[in-house]
Amino acid sequence: MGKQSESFFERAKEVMPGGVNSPVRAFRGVGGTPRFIEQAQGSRLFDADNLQYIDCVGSWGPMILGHGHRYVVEAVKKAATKGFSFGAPTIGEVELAEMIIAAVPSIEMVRLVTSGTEATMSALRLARAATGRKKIMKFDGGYHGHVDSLLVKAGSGGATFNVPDSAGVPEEVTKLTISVPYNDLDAVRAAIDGEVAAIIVEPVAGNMGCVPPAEGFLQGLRKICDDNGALLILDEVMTGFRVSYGGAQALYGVRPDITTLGKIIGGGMPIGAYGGSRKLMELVSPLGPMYQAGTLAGNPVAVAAGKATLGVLKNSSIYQDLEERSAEFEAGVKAAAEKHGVPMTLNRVGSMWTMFFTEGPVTDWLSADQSNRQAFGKFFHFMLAEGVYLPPSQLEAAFFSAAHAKKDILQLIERADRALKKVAWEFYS
Ligand code: HOZ
Repeated sequence: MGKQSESFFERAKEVMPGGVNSPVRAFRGVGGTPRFIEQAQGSRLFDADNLQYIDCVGSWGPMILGHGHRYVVEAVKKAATKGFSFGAPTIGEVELAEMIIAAVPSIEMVRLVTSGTEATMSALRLARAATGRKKIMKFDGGYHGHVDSLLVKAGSGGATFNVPDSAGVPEEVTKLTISVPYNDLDAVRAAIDGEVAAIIVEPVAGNMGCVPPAEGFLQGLRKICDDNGALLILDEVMTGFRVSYGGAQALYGVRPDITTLGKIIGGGMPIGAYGGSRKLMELVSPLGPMYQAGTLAGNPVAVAAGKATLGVLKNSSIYQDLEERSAEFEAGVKAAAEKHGVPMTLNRVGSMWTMFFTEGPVTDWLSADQSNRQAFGKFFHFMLAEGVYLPPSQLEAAFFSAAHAKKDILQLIERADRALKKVAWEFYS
């Protein structure tokens, strides 16, 4: 642990809550001092003390090409030279919208916003506008940004810090939100009624750690929505352009009414989007009565990064390579855990994964919460000392990028093997 990160963190704590601008970064889920990052290249992060890490966070999903991809950097430089923000339409926005529509099966029209939170907040408003209903259904451990009505039994930081229901959200708001266990269609059937405007779901949960949908779960949700006159919102902020170019909806063959996007479509710059059928999107202002707006929406620099990123993803074998490398990592780490007698469940969909310190299976919030968080915390710090940067919480997903070469994967397995051996001594011997 270097001195610079320590001293920067002391300064940061004086001026920002917890010393950070997003809670999980503060390392409170694992203890210790967060590393202040100075720069990143490819699969590597470099901190303020010039220590190097293999990055398994990838800015929580956006950096699927790795850091500093030259096409993206060039596109950003070019856009920045022309101007940072105009508050007026640009052709780049149209081109990015066209790329999204061509890629994501259910989207016919899209609105760009500036974050995933804005995307989900707007998607709920659209569902309510379209149905004239008030209630929303979500899943325990599901996280869709810090939207008031979705901070109910929420994952991510809320789950990490044991405050799944945020203070400051009026009861009148949360009583319109129903939360049920993930992967449990019976619970959905039992809880839905004629007042539910929409079910919002992460098609692969990523904020209680990575939890894939059970077979038929997403299709079941589609049917329940249809039977009850509710809309299906797939929150693909994490999975969009991550688990396949067409997102989870293309991978699992399910057609939502509304899709939310973010992360990868901005290539690491702030962005979000929501989209759906032309009929639904025509309800959005200025065509329709549902109001939503943003000064920096469709920001030209973010749009340029997003277009460059999608352009590279489209014309490549990246998804296949990511699958192969991620599968190799999975097999290596599972073998190491077994060798050292550490109960560990690795959940993975493509390049999105979590190592849960539990026998498993991990299929929902309750089973994710069975994980031994102390053991994870130790593992996290052993890995950090080995030069590996994991998400600093048992309940977050990790990500690989196209810049993670075979050599990185082999190093990760070797380092995980050593770290698991130490975890075994401390917790399981
Ligand atoms: N909510 C993000 C993880 N699911 C963390 C964002 C961040 O800290 O950058």
